[in-house]
Order: sequence, then C-alpha cells, then structure tokens
Amino acid sequence: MGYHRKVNLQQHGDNRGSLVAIETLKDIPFQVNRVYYLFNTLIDESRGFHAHKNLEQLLVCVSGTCDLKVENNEGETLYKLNSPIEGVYIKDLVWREMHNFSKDCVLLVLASNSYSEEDYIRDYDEFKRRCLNEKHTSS
Ligand code: T46
Repeated sequence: MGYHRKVNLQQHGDNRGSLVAIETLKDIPFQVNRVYYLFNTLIDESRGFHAHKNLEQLLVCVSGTCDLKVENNEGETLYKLNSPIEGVYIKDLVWREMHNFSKDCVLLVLASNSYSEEDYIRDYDEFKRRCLNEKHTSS
C-alpha cells in the first residue's frame, strides 16, 4: 500500500546552534540501511519520476528548498520541503517527483533497503496499473 505523511522532527537547540537526531523505530518506523543525499541539483532540473515496490524512506531538506510531488492510489499531494526539522515519510507504491530545487538545496534521504534497480517502477502506466490493483484488493 503506497503511503506518505509529513514528519515533524525534534530540534535540540541551545546557544551554540541546532541539532536534529533521527532514531530508528522512534522517529521513523523503519531500520535505516542506506543514506544518500542530493545536492548541486540544477535549478531547472527535476528528479525522481518513479515509485518503489518495497521501500520506506524519510526525505528531509537539510539545506535550501525543493518541492516534492507524490501520488498514491488516493491522489496527488505537494510537499514544500523547506525546513531541516520537517521530513516526509514515504512507503512503497508512491510516485515521486522533485522539482524547483534551490541552488543550496541538500535533500537527505534515509532508506530502509540497499539500492536495487529491481525495486524501481519507472513506467508511469505500470505505476497506475499497480495502484488500481491495490484499490481493488483493499476494497
Ligand atoms: C528516490 C528519490 C528521492 C546509486 O548508485 N545508489 C543509490 O542509493 C541511489 C539512490 C542512486 N544511485 C545511482 C543510480 C543513478 O545512476 O545514482 C544515480 C541517480 O539516481 P536516480 O536517477 O534514481 O536519482 P533520483 O534523484 O531520480 O531518485 C532518487 C532515488 O533513486 C529514489 O529512490 O526516492 O531520489
């Protein structure tokens, strides 16, 4: 079942600055097995355009801003990622596109599984077919 939601992260601040800690099974409902980040993305470039079969991720814009457009079998949602204390949790069959990267954008992603090209659904029509299937099996 494709699922997504906003996650508010706890900020530990003092007069030296701010710190955010993300702990497995406390702040996010999955074990982190991979960390990657997107940076130096050109302002007029968009990324993503795929879904995953079996993957949980937390996306946090730790610097700068970008837009995250997601779609599951309930429709589309646009998240404005513009804070290092807010993330978006995404699970499984969710089409994602990232747009409007600011020059200083660093998009941090924590993922439940190792990188596997087999897990990607890059064809939008296939994604829509799988969504329909999900809808039928859950009703
Ligand atoms: C996602 C969004 C938010 C690796 O070798 N290992 C990795 O863990 C990843 C994520 C990518 N790569 C290689 C595969 C490609 O040659 O890095 C290159 C760029 O990957 P991709 O075109 O898939 O990047 P995005 O920004 O379109 O999508 C990425 C993730 O792939 C995806 O899972 O949810 O960020």
